[in-house]
Amino acid sequence: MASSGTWTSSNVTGTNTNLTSLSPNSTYNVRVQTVCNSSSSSFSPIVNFTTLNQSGTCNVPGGLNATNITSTQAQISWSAVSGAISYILEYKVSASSIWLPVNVTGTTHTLSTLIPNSTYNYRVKTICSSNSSAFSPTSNFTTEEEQSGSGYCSSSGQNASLEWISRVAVGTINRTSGSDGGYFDATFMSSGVPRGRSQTLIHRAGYSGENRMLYWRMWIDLNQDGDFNDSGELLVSRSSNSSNDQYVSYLIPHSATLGSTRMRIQAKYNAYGDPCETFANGEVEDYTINITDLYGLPAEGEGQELNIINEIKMFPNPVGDDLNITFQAAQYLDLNIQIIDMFGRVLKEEEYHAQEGDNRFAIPVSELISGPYILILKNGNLIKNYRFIKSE
Ligand SMILES: [Ca+2]
Ligand SMILES: [Ca+2]
Repeated sequence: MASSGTWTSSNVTGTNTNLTSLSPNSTYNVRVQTVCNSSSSSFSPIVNFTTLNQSGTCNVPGGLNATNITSTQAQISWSAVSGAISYILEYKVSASSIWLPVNVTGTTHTLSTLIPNSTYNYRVKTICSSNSSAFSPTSNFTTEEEQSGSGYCSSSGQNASLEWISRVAVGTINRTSGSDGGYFDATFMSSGVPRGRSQTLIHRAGYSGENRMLYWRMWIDLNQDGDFNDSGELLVSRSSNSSNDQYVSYLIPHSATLGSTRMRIQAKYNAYGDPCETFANGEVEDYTINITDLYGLPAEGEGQELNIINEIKMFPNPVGDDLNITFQAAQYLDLNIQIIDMFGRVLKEEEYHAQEGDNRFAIPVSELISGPYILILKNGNLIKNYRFIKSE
């Protein structure tokens, strides 16, 4: 040690050696002498080195700051630490538990390919020559909303491996899928949907493990202004932990703007989400809806009457489990019986062989969700149709 008057000597056979058990934060002098068989050289000139601060004091970085934040980037900086060789910057989406490390030699780093409109956590620790500091306290920043593209905000699940959207059916759209990694842009799929008539959304969840509770929401940009924030644009909001098809009624109001617009289906684990939210677990899928005034169904009593059946009674109405139908037939005939929803989608179809005289049969409807339906009795092009309500 430079402050000591005593040299410590060490016999070395090679040309290097490790000095151990040194005192921290101390300056040492070093000199080397060659030892031969019969004599020794004089000592070399003295060189100095200084040990680092007390073992374990590789200081935690301070002054963390996030600047130049865009929808996908943020510049992170912090104050330099004495003795630092490099730093480990870690960051993650706040909803995630997995930190992503970056080794940084300076005191600033720009994170890129971030998710828009998301809150991130970050922290930094110092790497010194022989040890490293603890991580700094966690700081946060939030990326901006996405600026480009469709104009619609983004929404996605960070993890869609446990639960995801496995089916969406609206009008003529019927997409089955596995996990799409948290978001799928299905806006290339489009269906006309009439306003002013009750419609059915079919949604289904996929699960890799237990059936956890998903909070489903459906938005349609009814006024086509590029967002889902206007009154009435949240059309479905319901929770389910079923992996079966779920039938949900919704209604496009007469005030909706006619034409193509965006529909967003969101299935978020554990809580309802916002239309622009990035969340931990679940999935989001976007579709195109063409809002129309076309009904596509014969009004009640229209069309060619099926006059060989009479005195038709349908009960109870509203119906719970079984819809009973009685009628009188003038002759034997085959009837095709359908139950359709208000979009015209056939949900049940049966063949019934009517006898001459009194006929009675029942159609189980317990699996239908509550709402209005149409019973259709057909024989060739002859048709009778009746409305009924499925109760809770
Ligand atoms: Ca999917
Ligand atoms: Ca809107």
